[in-house]
Amino acid sequence: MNREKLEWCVSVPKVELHAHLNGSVRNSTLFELARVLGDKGVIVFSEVENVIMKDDRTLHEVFKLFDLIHILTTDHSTVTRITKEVIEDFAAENVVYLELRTTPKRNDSIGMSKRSYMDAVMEGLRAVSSVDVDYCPAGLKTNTFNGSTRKKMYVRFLLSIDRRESTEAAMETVKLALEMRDLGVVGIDLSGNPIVGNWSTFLPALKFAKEQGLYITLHCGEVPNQDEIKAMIDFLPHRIGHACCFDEENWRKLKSAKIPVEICLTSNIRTETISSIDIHHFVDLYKAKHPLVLCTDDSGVFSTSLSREYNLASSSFGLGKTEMFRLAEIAINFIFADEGVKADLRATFEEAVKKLN
Ligand code: 6MZ
Repeated sequence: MNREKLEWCVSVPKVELHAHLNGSVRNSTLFELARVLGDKGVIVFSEVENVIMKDDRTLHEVFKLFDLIHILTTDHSTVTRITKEVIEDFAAENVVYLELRTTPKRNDSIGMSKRSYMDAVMEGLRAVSSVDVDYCPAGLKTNTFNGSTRKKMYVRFLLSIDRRESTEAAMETVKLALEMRDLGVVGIDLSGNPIVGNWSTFLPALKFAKEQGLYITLHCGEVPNQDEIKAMIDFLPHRIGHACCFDEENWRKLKSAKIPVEICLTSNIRTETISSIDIHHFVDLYKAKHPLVLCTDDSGVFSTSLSREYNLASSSFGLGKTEMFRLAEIAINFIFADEGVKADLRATFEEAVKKLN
């Protein structure tokens, strides 16, 4: 790995649009949580340690890991803790705008509702101390301290619908997103194991969300289900994630609809959704000037960071510094925030370009 290039990638301001909260938890935190639950006899620590440390996982195994992570993290105080840590980790990477997505969870046995889960997330955001966080669409709410000169970061939330959920549960998540608009929730994501659930189950909730003015991004084409991919593109979401297993016709449809694609290189390779980086569809989309943005997906689970993703794109596809900077900057066009935020971010990049190179 080229250290100098990686450091340069860290120093470039970046926009992260596809990051799952529970997939971005530090390994050290997972181990700490696993040890506590191991001592209580809830889990067997050594077994959990092996699962967390495993490097390559199929897509199917990744979802088994998420079930385990959720056992470790799903209580209010831990949700608050991981939210704070994940935001601070992205800030340390020079991410200036973060759209963090998470699946609101209900767990009656510990008195957790989808709303109380999200309140715990918001508490984590307000606890961030390494940067000033602007998280309110109207710009009214920040965790800024008077006279502070700290770095500033924008954070917005997407609420995820898990493909295991029913139409009613999906609708509940959309209603929660609408309720929390003033707190920085800007849209809805559809995610979870792509071989589970049917598009028709989620469509009513997604349609309602779109009608209400929420932004929509869909995990699309992680498996080669061409009928679903076609239906998803016809829905005209504001962005899609992955776009790995498209047939030619759907690929043409995607390109003509100009739907921005969130590209997660390491995730696609690790889960073997794409067999090798040299044949990744990034190249085709990039050459076609199709809107795209590099993202991490699950920086904890895949041991990556946004800087590493830029570095990987640079080394795999021969992109120079100018192209990399432009790739980072152009992502501003695809964020789910208003023109004021976009203008502010463009100014940040203009400042940065003077200092870099
Ligand atoms: C589809 C994924 C995913 O929501 O509990 N998730 N869904 N494809 C992927 N590619 C590898 N990576 C993560 O974060 C974890 C949840 O995000 C979704 C899964 O539903 C997973 O349970 P939250 O914070």
